Amino acid sequence: MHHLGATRSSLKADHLLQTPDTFIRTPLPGAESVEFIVHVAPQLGARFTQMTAEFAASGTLGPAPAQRFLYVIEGELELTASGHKHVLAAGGFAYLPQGTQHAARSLGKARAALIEKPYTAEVGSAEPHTAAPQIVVGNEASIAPVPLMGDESLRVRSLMPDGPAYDFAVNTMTYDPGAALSMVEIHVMEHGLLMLEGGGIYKLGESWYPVEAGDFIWMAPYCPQWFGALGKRPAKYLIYKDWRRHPLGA
Ligand code: UGY
Ligand code: MN
Repeated sequence: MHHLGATRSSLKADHLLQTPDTFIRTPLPGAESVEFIVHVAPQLGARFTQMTAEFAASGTLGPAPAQRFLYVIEGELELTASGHKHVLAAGGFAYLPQGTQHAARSLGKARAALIEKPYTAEVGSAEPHTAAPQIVVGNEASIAPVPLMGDESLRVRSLMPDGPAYDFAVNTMTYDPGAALSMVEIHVMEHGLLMLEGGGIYKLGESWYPVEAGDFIWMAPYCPQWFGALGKRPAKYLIYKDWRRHPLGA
């Protein structure tokens, strides 16, 4: 079935909306029985990569070239890191600092969001920290939701620790039907965003897009952004941002 060239996907200088009809799958070195959809990469101007990894039964990831964050969308992954074995089901996630030896294998078919970013050390503060980032393994369901700016209809769960050792954040944001960001945001941080549930309208730059579960969005630094949830069920997305680092790298 073709669509005569029509798609909701859109690439502009400061954002990408990538809808599932335009996804192209690729193998990557070191991985077995896993196909990757590379949603965003430095080739587009981003300073991180975000992919969806689609595992066949017993698929395995290759080594990470940088810090790695993974979030299980469906199925189960067995993660071995630091001599510990963890089974991550849907909503399970893990952060592996740069250089961490680890293995990730699917138990049956599975899908996971994969975010990788070269680590930026904290430098230049009056009292530089000495702690290195640590492995994190968790499940979204056990993280307390925090209302965004006091709005109970828009809840944020922070999956990464927020200490000076960590240079990015990954959150889920859940909007009740009709909930919306209270302002158009314009900020230095860039975003990778995967719609997990429901849908709504995303304003990106000067464009307005209907979006739904399965869509991916990249927002460049300073891309004007706003979201309002539509429909009869909550909308939820997983969102990455670079965090806690001076823009001059000092
Ligand atoms: O964390 C954020 O910047 C988030 N509020 N942005 C967004 O949802 N587009
Ligand atoms: Mn934002």
